[in-house]
Amino acid sequence: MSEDRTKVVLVRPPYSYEIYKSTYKNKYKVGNKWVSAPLPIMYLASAVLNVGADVRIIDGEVDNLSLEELVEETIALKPDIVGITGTTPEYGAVKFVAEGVKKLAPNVTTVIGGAHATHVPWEIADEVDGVDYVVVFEGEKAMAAIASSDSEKLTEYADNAMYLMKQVGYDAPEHYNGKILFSQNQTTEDLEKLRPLRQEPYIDMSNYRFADPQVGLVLTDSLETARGCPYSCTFCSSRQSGLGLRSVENILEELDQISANMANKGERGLIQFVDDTLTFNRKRSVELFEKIKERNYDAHFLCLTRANTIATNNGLKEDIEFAKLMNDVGFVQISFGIESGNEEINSAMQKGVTLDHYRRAYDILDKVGVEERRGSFIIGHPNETEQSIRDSINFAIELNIHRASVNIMTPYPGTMVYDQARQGQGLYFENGATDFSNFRRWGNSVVSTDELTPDALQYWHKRFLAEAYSSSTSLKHSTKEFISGNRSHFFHRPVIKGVRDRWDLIRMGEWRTPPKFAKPDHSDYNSEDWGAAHITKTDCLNAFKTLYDMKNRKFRKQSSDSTMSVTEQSPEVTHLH
Ligand code: B12
Ligand code: SF4
Repeated sequence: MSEDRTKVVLVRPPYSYEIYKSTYKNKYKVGNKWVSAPLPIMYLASAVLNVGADVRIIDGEVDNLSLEELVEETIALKPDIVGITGTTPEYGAVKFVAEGVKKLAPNVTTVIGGAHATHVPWEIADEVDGVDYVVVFEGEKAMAAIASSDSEKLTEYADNAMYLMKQVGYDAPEHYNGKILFSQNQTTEDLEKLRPLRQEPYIDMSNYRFADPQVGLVLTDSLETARGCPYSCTFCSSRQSGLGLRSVENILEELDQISANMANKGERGLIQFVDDTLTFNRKRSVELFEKIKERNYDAHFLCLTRANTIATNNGLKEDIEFAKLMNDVGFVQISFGIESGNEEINSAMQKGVTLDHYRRAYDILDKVGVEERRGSFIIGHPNETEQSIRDSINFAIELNIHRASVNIMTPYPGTMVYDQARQGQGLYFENGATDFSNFRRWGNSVVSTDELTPDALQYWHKRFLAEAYSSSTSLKHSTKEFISGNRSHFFHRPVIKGVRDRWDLIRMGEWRTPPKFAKPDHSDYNSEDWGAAHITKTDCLNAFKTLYDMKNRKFRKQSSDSTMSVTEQSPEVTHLH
């Protein structure tokens, strides 16, 4: 790294080994496992370079590093500033790295950001020894201000955070003054100017690989065409986070760059759109996909979206044409968050997508040749029962899902279910919930419902996966993809496990007659025990919306309040639908 410029190292902790305690570390060599590009820190790296600082990305996940190795490698680069990203279950790892760096190099400025920091910044500021900054929401502007020691901006962003905390009734926000930063989120204009850094020596992209269902392990890269989500699903922490949209031309420029990088390496790649709902606006999507088709990139694509944007009310013919366009473009996986196959639970989660939308959407995809049926489910919704889980399993089977992702309800701070669990409204926190590293969605359960204990939820999790992956549909799909050349162990592993687990359940006599679990006892459940002393993101979001216009990504003018910095910006945010 350059000796005379400020040196910033941006770090992603390893998660598959450190958090999921999997055997990946020894089993899968670097470049031989599924790892997506670390987009958040790639964006931050660009922002840092733009203000004249030098930067490096160290990705503990792709490099198979232990946390100790990650700290050592970071320190070896002699940084002035270290920024660490992480989701909620990664919090322990993030804390370890921040404290490890500070211990070995006390003069290094440590910064923590990402989904978890956004929701509980005060906890991080209190708990992580020596942390200098905790950044909430989008981080480009704050990271640029830190890297360029821009004291004016740093004061402005700290004031913003203080204002927010006062609004939610935080009793001693002064305690955090200067430590928690909230800059305004990226506008369309910002997003169009800034591109994630995917260039050596700052980052080596050659080991990011993902299984293309039809081909196996290939190079991968990610991009987002929009930021944020305007919907309000109760279980999701992206809810109501506005929407910053990029123009089609601007997205194509980035796709050209990604595709050229892949071509330089002589490989066909898999490009992932990480937008929360890629196809929310039909007109914009058609325009984008037609242009991608014209460009004829040597790549396949995958995305997440909502089924009601594929099966709309526009008429079957139009929906089929749209899905055909996606197939022609090269989408090999279009994934839906189905969440539940039970009508009441589906409507309580406020997603606004009906079971019929999923049926129609998969049929449409099937008709046009997007073969892989991938959908994710949650078990352990508020008021979940054995019967409602059975409805979900049956729905997965009815939909002929090839690849089911099944998660145990994990109420992340900032979601409505977090508050429901805290208050015991059909959902309850259990002991594991005192440690965020347990917020993993599988392998344990941090909640119970009126009917289901954590043990029962774990049983049904295993059972759901066993039923889904040992189904004839899933077996046929896996075999077909294996024959067509996809030999990725990562890809086929859930099927092997599903079959094995099914056999175990049969052997134990539980396949026909599932075990009976005792009902949970919530008689002494006390909401005070579960975060009542903290301010939750839900409270925070409500207050936040009074001062920040999420859709237009700028502060509302509140002239009477002198503590708030108001910067006028005029983003071009296209209206939804
Ligand atoms: C793609 C994706 C994945 C991919 C790839 C993840 C990756 N790390 O690259 C996979 C499938 C592997 C994945 C896994 C998981 N994911 Co995920 N994922 C996403 C998704 C859809 C996009 C992420 C992304 O690239 N966004 C684009 C970037 C630019 O935005 P960003 O991440 O918000 O980053 C900005 C800010 O957060 C901030 N920031 C981030 N890091 C830092 C660091 C510093 C120092 C600073 C200053 C700022 C900063 O600045 C960034 C730029 O503005 C998001 C939802 C979403 N739309 O963001 C969920 C999301 C991040 N995932 C989530 C979760 C829960 C997980 C898992 C824990 C699930 C699980 N049990 O396996 C794992 C964790 C593993 C991991 N390390 O990521 C949650 C996090 C919620 C929470 N409270 O933590 C999200 C928000 C989805 C949701 N709505 O619930 N995920
Ligand atoms: S689940 Fe999807 S649609 Fe719902 S709020 Fe989250 S990102 Fe948006």
